[in-house]
This record gives sequence, structure tokens and C-alpha cells, in this order.
Amino acid sequence: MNTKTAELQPIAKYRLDYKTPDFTITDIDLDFDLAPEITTVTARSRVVQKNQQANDLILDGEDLKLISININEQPWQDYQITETGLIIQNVPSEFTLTIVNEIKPIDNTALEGLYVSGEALCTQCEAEGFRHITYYLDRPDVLARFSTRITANKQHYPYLLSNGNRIAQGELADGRHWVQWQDPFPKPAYLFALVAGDFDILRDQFTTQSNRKVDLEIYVDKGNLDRSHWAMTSLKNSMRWDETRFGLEYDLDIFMIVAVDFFNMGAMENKGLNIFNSKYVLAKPETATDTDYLGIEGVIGHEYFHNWTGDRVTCRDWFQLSLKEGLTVFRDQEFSSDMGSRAVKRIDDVKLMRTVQFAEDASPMSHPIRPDQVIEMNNFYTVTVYEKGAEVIRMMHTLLGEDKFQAGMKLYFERHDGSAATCDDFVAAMQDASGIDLTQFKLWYSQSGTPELTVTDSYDPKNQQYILTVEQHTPATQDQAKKQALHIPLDIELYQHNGQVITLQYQGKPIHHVLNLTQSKQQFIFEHVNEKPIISLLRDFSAPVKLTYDYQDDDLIFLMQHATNAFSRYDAAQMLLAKYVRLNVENLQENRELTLPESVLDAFRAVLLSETADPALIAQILTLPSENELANLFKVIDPTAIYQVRQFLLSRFANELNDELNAVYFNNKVADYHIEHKDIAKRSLKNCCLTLLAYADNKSHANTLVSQQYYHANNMTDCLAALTTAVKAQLDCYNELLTDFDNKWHQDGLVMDKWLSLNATSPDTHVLSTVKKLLTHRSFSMSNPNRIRALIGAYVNNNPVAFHAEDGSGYHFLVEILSELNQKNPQVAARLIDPLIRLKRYGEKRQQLMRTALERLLKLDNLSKDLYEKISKALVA
Ligand code: B3K
Ligand code: ZN
Repeated sequence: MNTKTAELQPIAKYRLDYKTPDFTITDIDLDFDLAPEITTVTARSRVVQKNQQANDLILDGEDLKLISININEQPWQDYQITETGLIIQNVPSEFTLTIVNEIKPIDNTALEGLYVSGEALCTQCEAEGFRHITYYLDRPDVLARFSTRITANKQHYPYLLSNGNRIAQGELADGRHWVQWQDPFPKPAYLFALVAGDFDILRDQFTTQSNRKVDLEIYVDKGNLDRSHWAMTSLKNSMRWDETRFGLEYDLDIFMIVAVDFFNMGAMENKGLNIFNSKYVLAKPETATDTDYLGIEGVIGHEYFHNWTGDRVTCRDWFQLSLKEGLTVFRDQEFSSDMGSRAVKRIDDVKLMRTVQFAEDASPMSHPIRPDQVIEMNNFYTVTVYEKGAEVIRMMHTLLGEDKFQAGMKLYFERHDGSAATCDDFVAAMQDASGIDLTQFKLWYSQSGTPELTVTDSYDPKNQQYILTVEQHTPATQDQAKKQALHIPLDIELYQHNGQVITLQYQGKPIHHVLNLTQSKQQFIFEHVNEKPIISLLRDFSAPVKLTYDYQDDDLIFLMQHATNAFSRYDAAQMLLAKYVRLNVENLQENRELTLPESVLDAFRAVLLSETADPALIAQILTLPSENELANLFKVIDPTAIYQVRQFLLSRFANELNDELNAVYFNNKVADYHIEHKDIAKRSLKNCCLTLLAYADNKSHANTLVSQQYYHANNMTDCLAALTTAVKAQLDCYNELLTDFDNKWHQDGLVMDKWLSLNATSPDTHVLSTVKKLLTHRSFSMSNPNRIRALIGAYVNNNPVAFHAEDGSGYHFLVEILSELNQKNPQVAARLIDPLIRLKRYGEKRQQLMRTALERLLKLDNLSKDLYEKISKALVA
């Protein structure tokens, strides 16, 4: 076989090829002799044969230097090293396997396995990182009891951490020391963790509902203790919440969180030892925004909740990833909703679905929440698996109601605690506990794409009947041509023109407000409807679908005021704006004047002046959709037209609502900084007004307001809001403020991420040369994923006008960057490429340029599997 070709075309794995393992490992004792240059790993495993036909033990292992293999304490010569691991031949049916190997943490720039982060050493093993530490059965359905001994220099690494409980420690004569950890819960290797370093520690304690004391420890870089308190508060809130809402209690005597600066994603739920990107731990008012605080609360919750949904019950294979991720996202969403504002949380989550997930489903990477085919697993930690996965869980929650859903959870744990399960197992538990048939519902796990609902209605005054017709259609996606009708919960409400809610009934019986759509076309009749009603559809975004209904402006304006569901009031405003964005993009393309009627502005004015609405909700309604959100309204995206129409709307709002925006701005100032919903809400409304004011014709007023707010702010939320406004509206002060911020914060990477992103998303026509210059800025580093995402990620994802420049300069720049990152950090590279693989959404000229860019990347030497998978899908004719 031509090995070059084999290398160029990595092989896909298929969900349906799952086979139980031939061998399992019940116990493993790991011994790490730790140093950044060379770490020696000794793994002593108890191996048990499961399939009597199997003679050879096939272990996964990559980038390892094998030193020795012993079986039952005797040297073993009968083995073969392969590209992907080790085949140990003719093994007994049960034995102790001892493997010694070496690794080089300092060379590990991919940040997968054991690597160096600043002064510390840490691990990341999900999905398949453990095979970069030692040869192992690196698959989630092999669960072993781990014990870990770590030896290292005491001065450099005073803290040596791993999963479970610390059971012994000691000093060695040569300045080294050791610690022994034992985790009583069997777990797959992806949940293994090790950290060594010097830290400041925030300690606390939590008493569980059954009165057990749990030590809580948060490890941060020296000097950062004052930024760790919110993470601790969030952790304790998460622990309490999981007990009260889900009845789930923590199970070890210690729970540790370590914050590291070099991390490919947000955080990792390793048993008893969560490792976090410092972005999701560190916060104090001067450095972190309200959004950062809420992000920390959400991610701390998410990782903690994984202890049950992920660690205690794990996934049988990686195709089942949504089993733990969709469910845990649903749990963290509910946690955040219970802690703060449910409506605002829902709106944020729906925005993410509509902006990013819908775009993914319309891209070459479209996949069901339970993928069928994977080349590189790391490519499937997606908004589809996570957020759409959470929407699927949420729909089950809607169909079952809280009590039956919790009964389903209980049954799920009764059946699967301590084992590796599948998505089917989860749905079966929900179905068996509730008695509700979920057979058709299960299609959500296997079908990709965004369903489209087309709703029509008629009113029969003579019979006082209202008739609703709903059609569902899921357009073909690249991965799947044929689609079936799904079971879709459609939450509706009917109103009289005076705002009163109409009771839903048919043949004398009440009808539940959540309709069950199961066919491609269905009709619903409502009786005793005295007047032609106004309908609120898809309340709370009851399903992840697109909706088409011929709303008149007046209906939407009515719903903005009267819908009982806060999300629906927001959504009506979105639909109203969407109408005028579509219309004006057309106007622009046909050289007609842009328009926005007074009645629309009046509707938004009424929201702005509402005295009863939550200020945070008002802010959500008054914040115009982002360019990426608007892009999803179009089959073919014209980034410049979208930008121009958005600018037009901003200036119309700013000029017409100027007095009101000013008044609301000043009315919502908060003197002291507290992380409390009512204060966060006020700040968000105040800053939303500031943003809009900057687009008024009178720029000098906004310039003064922005400068004042920037220089007088006592917190990062207000400081950054001012700076963002200055840059986005290109106010006179923007360069001065950017320089001031840089001088003040250049030593703080996390704070500078905000500044880098702002520079990268500036509407300035020279933005690309700015971004290129910033690659050598004192705060930037091509080795730190946070910096890369802040600068390059922001440019390619959130500056569509610049990235899609018609001369192809944005694409060319991304090719250069990816050529460098391909080998260095394939995971980060593969995330950055997303906007480039969506070529089919753009006009012919851009498509051609994007295709050329992708073809250049395909020719790279040693193209990673990660990039190969995405590029090859994008280039399918
Ligand atoms: N489970 C991890 C994600 C691991 C990503 C590996 N590429 C974090 C989380 O979802 O909680
Ligand atoms: Zn997760």
C-alpha cells in the first residue's frame, strides 16, 4: 500500500461498528517520575480477557517511547509497536501488565496528554489524550480503579495532584517528594488527571445533604487568590443546587479545581480534580465583566454536574458524547436560570442556537447530535452535540414535565450508575419512567439539520373556530439527504386583541398549550374562539426549529407588549427586525432607499420606557441582532449589505429614540459593583443605551459619554462597554482609549483578550493590518489558545465584512495562520477553520476564493486529521 496516500486520507470510524472490548482493565497503578523534559510513566494494570477468541492485546499509544513490558512480573518480548499503539501478542486470560515508557511534556504543544502550562504540568485526556501518556485501552467503556503516585522536585512542584483521595506522601533525599492518590470510583482513562505546580489555594468546605463534609480547594497561580472567590461561591451554589433540584450529592471527600492558562477548551470534569481554563475561574470586578462572571458560574456548574452525568454514568463510545454533554448543558442552563434570570438565560441560549448551531447544520460539518461517522473525535465537541443536544433534552423535559423527567433521571441512575451507557439507554429510562412513548422522538438523535415549520391559520367567525395548520420540513444536509417527520413540541398561546389569553379547547375539553407535531402536515382546531386571535408560536423556543408564519407588523408589535412569555416578547421584536433587515438588504441590492417605519420605532420606544419589564430583558430586546445572527436569514450571505443595513437600523434607533436612550442611560447607573441580577440587569440596559447613542448623528455627545464612562468606571463591565462602543462606532476617542487600556493591562493576558478581540472586530478598513501587527504585540502569543481565539478567532468569526473581503485577503491570512498551527495545535487550528468551510453560503466570487484557500491547506505537509476532516468535507463538490 502507498503509505503516503494512507496518511493523506485518514480513516473514518462508524457508530454502527461498535464492538465490546476484547480485554478490559479493572485496576491501574500509575507511577509518574515527573519532569518537563522527560517524564517516566510506569503503568501496572490488571488486564482481564473478555473475548476468548482474542489472543492479542491491542493498546492505544501515540508519541511514546517504550522502555519495557512485563507480564506477571516477567519481561515480555512478544509485541509489536504500530503507528497507533502496541500489539502485545499471545497474552494469558488474566494478568498483570507493567509498561514503562517516557514522554516529553515540554514538546507537547498540542496540549493533549501531559503538557506544560506556564510553570505547571497538567493533563488533558478527553477525548483520546491518555494514549499520549501511556499505552492503554483508551476508550470510554473500559473503566478501571486508578491509583496514582507522583514524584517530582519539591521546590518547583510543591503540589502534586490527581484524582480521588490523597492516601500517602513522603520526601526523598534528593529534593524530590511524592504523593499517592487513590480514586475509589472506576473510571475511563479520559477522566484521569494530574497536576503539578506551585499555587495559591482557596479552601472552603461544603456539607452535603447527608451531612458529609467535603473539602473544596481552588488552585490558582500565585497572586491570584483575590480572583478566586466567585468560582468558590459558584461551586458551592452548584453543589447545593444539584442536591435540591436533582437530588444528587457529591461522592468524594475532596473536590479540587485547578486554573491553568494554557488550555484548549473551557474546562474538564476529571473525577475530583477539575482542570479549568483560567478564563473560567479568575474574576474580580476590575478585571472581569458581568458576562465573565456568569460564564464562570455556568462552567463551574457544568463541570461539577458532570460528576453524575459524565463521571458516574459515562459514555459507551464517543459517538454517544451528547449523552453526557447535551444533558449536562441542559443541567447548567437550568442552574443558571434558577440562580439568575430565566428569560435572559433562555434568550442567550437561543441566540447561540440560531447563530452558531443553525449555521453548523447548514455547513459541510452538519451532523446529528449523535454523530454516525467521525475521523477526529475532537472535531465533534460542537454546538450541535452540546447545545442542540441540550435542546433535545429540554424537549423531553417539556413533553414529560419536571416530575416525570426527574423520575426518568432517577431510573437512569438506578440502571446505569458506575457504567458506560448510550443515548438510547437515556431515552429508554425517560420513556419507562414516564409511560410516554418516545419512539418517534428518538429521531432527533439520528437526524441532522434544522427543521422548518410553516404555519398557516384561518378563523371561522360563524363557528367561532380557529384552525391552525402546521407543516414541518427538514431540508437535506450534506451528511444526510433524506429526512423524516420529527416529534416536535410546539408551545403556543392565543390572545384576544385586548391582550386577554384565550383558553385552548376542542370538543369541550381543554387542550394543552404544547402541541405534539408528529406528521409532515397537521391541523389543530380550537373552539369557542370569539374573535380572530393573535397567536404566539414556539414559546420559549420549545423546539430547535425555524418558523415561518405571515405575521403582520401589528401582530408582532402586539406580542412585544402582551405575550405572557418573556422569550416570546423578545422573539416578536426579533421577527419584526428580521422583516426589515430582509427588506432593506433587498432595497440596498436594488438601489432603493432604506426604510424603517415610525410604528416599529414606537414599539421599541414603548419597550425601552416600560416600567414593569426587567431591565435585562429590555436590553435584550433593544440590542440589535449581530451580523452573524442576521446572516442566517439569508441563503446566500452578503456580509457588506448586512453590515450596512445594520448600521442604518442602529442610526435610526439612535436618532429617533435619542432622548429616551439618554434618560434611561442616566436612570440605570449603579454606583457600587455587586454581582446580583438586578444590578447586572441595570448595567446591561445602561450599556445597551450607550451603544445605541453612539450611532446618533450627534457623535460628540456620545464621545463625551463614552470617555467619561471609560475613565470613571469602577468595574470592567462598564469600562469595556465604553471601549467597545468607542471602537465599534469609531468615535473620536477610540484610539486614545485603546492605548490607555493597553498600557494599563498589557501584563494581564485574560484582560488583554478583550482588547485583542476588540481590535480584531473593529470596522476600521485597515483592520487586517492591525491584526497582523498584533501577532507581535507584547501580550500576544501563538502558543496560548486563549490569545489565538481572542485575536484570530474574533477576526475570522466576528468581523465578517473584513474576513470575507472581496480581495480574498481575509482567507489568505487564515491560510497562513493555519499552516503554522496545523502541527502545533491541531485542535485550535480546526476550530479556527470553521468560517472558511462554509463557502457554499456565499456568492460565486467568494466561493472561488475560499475554495482556493482550502485547496492550499489540503496540500500542507502532515496535515492533521482534524483539519483534513473539515477541509475534505468542505471540498465535496
Ligand atoms: N468534557 C470536556 C470537553 C473535552 C473536549 C475535548 N476536546 C469539557 C466539558 O464539556 O465539560
Ligand atoms: Zn461538558
